[in-house]
This record gives sequence, structure tokens and C-alpha cells, in this order.
Amino acid sequence: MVLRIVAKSAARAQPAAALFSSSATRTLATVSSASSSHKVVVVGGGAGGLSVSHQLLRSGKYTQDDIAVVDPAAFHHYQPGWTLVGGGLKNKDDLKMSLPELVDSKLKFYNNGVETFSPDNNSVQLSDGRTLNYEHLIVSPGIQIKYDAIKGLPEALADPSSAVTTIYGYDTCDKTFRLIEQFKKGKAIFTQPAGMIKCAGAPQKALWLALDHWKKAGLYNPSSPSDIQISFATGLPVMFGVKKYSEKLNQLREERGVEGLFQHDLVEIDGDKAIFAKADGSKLTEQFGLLHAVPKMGPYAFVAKSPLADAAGLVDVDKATLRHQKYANVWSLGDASSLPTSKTAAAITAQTPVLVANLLSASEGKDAVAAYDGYASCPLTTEYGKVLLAEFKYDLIPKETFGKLLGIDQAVPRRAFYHLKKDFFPWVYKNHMVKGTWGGPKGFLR
Ligand code: UQ1
Repeated sequence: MVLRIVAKSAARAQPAAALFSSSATRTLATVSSASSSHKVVVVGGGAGGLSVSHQLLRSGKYTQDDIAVVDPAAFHHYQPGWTLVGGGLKNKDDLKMSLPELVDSKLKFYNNGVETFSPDNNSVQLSDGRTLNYEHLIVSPGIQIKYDAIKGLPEALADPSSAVTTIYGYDTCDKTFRLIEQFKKGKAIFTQPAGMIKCAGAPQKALWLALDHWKKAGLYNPSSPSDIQISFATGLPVMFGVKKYSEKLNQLREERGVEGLFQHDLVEIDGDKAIFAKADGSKLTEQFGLLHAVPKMGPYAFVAKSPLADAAGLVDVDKATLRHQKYANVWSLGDASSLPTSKTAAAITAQTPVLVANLLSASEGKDAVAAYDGYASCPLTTEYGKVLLAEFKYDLIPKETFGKLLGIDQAVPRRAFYHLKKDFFPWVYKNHMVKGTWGGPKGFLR
């Protein structure tokens, strides 16, 4: 996401589909050979990078320019809100923030990309040729959307007259609701890829809101033949990774008459045909009237090809301490990390205080003092006005904040959770989380 913003200006003279191609991600800039040193260099100005930079700053242990933040993007987006844009509940521009304005003036902001990591020299090379030396490095650039990993997807998304969309990008999240509103008849297919993605619940949030929209418009009735048919085609064998929520969601799917195509991985779009690879190696071709396609995602090349990456291309950190397995002064959180949990903003609320505590302790020559339990959450819109609040930790074990507090079952979709998702989380994110004063389920931080 972050790098694609750069791609947009670099790709101005190219065909529209190039905007959705992960190959057009770099821009040429003036090359410099200058070098600067910082106590902490943070790569990424997304949810992870901003939370961790500001929490470190608020520790009181750092002064002006001790901490540097590196990110080439002009804008920071509240991505969890794009599911709401897809359902017609939010305006995408209300979720868009100027990145330089979000960075505290006590932090040194480099509005550049990273070219290479040289952890053996404690340095990072930027895309403009500058070198940053560090005592500690935090790597949190997120993962990239690989639009071109599904044949025909970049062209279909860029075509305003096509019936193909996705909530996973700023450019198309609002096309999703336009298509939902226009759709009156035919087969609507919602896909979810096999492999790593951000927020594994989001593909079906798009499905449930669309279904409810058509139901309210009198176009869809689960218990009688309708002009609209709905399919959920997922590369996974289940609706959701955590068994408790998966069972509830599968029950909803059956009650609502949604066809489940499990272990069906979208590989190609050809006109109004979607082609899926099945688990047995065969292919299935389905005709659609509307296709909500979730692209494949993966690490950025500058991370994957670096000495910091594991076999999957993610930053290889200890799952409890968030410290690199090989380089003791390197840390990671968020989507780019190897932490074996869901890639969500909620997960970052729990990862950040652990990383901060352990880095501060390491700076004093001491051992790790905090451990991350894998907490992640997915507030899953199941209809307008209702959210199922999935919360879990490592090994896909539920860890419910309100279940414990109020004795309620969070697998039951509720109106209170809907207001958390639609109103509270966007507010607390913008006013507290990116400023380092929100601890997720732990509440406000001082
Ligand atoms: C959260 O803190 C948060 O951050 C703003 C979210 O937004 C993306 C969330 O979705 C969730 C679930 C949390 C966790 C906080 C509570 C109170 C459960």
C-alpha cells in the first residue's frame, strides 16, 4: 500500500492497469551518498511504524531526531475502514491522512523507500542513496498487494465498466459499493485467496454487507429463489481460522443460502468468467455478474531479498519477544513480521508495547521483559448493524475481551460491536493509536 502510492505518480504515463501492477513500485530520485545516524530507525509509517515510533518517543528516553521513520508514502490510510467503504458506510477520503502530518516533529521523517538492509553494518540504504546508521532497527513496512498474481485482475479492476472490484485498495474500495448498488440479477462471487493476506476476515465482510444490501432492497431472499445468487469461493478449507468463529460463520452461510466453494483459489479472470484452481489440481470456470476479488499478497522485495527475511520473505523474529532471530538489535511487528498470527491493526495494539519494553530493556543491556501472546482480532460485519468480534491468540485460541468482562459470547453478532467497529475504532486509531496512546484491549496508555 505504502509503496503503491509512489507507483501512482511514477506510473502516470502508463496504462491504467499499471497502477495495479506490483512491478511499478519504484520511482527514480536524486541519488545522494550522505549518511546519518539515529538511535532507532523505524522502517514503515503504517499502523505498526507509527504506533511504535510514538510509544518509544513517549517513553521519555529519546530526544529530537533520536528516532527516524522511513516511508515513501504521501498518505496513510485507515485500511480497516475500507470494508466499511465497500458497504457504503464510509467515505474513503475520510480515512486518508497526510503521512508527514502524522509524524511527531521530534521524529526525523525520511519520505523515502528502503533499497537495502545491511544488518551486519547496522545500516539501511534509502532509495535516494542515503545511508542511515542505527543502534536499533524496527522493520514494519507491511506487505504488498500483488494484483498481477491473478491473471486479468489488474485490467479488470482498472476498467470502470467491469463488474470486478476489491476492497483491498484505495482506488477500488468505493467501486465495490457502486457495483453492489447497481447489481440486480445474476451470480455474485466473493473470493479469498490461498496464502498470506491482511485481515483474513475482510473478504467475507464484503460478502455479508453486500448480501444484506440486496436483502434489504428486496433482491435477495435466502429462503426463496431470487434473481441474485451468491457464492463465497475461498482458497481455504474453512470460513475462518479459529474453529469457534468458523462454525458460526458457516452456519450463517448455510442459513443465508450462500454457496461455499472451499479450496477454490481464483487464478484468472477472463471477461465475465472467473477461473479457480481446485485442491485436486483441476480447474473450475464460473460465470459471474459481480466479482469481489481479493488479490494475492506477499512481502516487499526489499524485505524478502534481505538477510532479515525467513523462507517466506517475512522478518524473522521471535514470536514472543519480537526480536530478530539472528540480529539482536533488529525488531519487527505488523504484517511484515514472521509472527504467526493474523495480520490486523488489532494485533499491532498488542505487539507494540511488547516491542517497546523489550527494546528499551535491550538498550540497557538487559534481557527481554515482555512476551506477545499472539493476540489478534477481527471485528467481522455479518450484516448492517451487527458485528461478530473474533479475538484470539496463538494456536487460534479465543481470547475475548468482553467475553471475560461481561460474560458474553463474542461469536454472537452484536450491535455494540458494530459501533466499536464503525465509530470507535476509526476514532481511537486516528486520535490515539498512531500517536502511541492506545493499547487495544488494555485501553488508553499514558
Ligand atoms: C483495536 O484496538 C483496534 O484498534 C483501533 C481495532 O481497530 C482496527 C480493532 O479492530 C480491535 C478489535 C481493537 C481491540 C480493542 C478492543 C477494545 C477489543
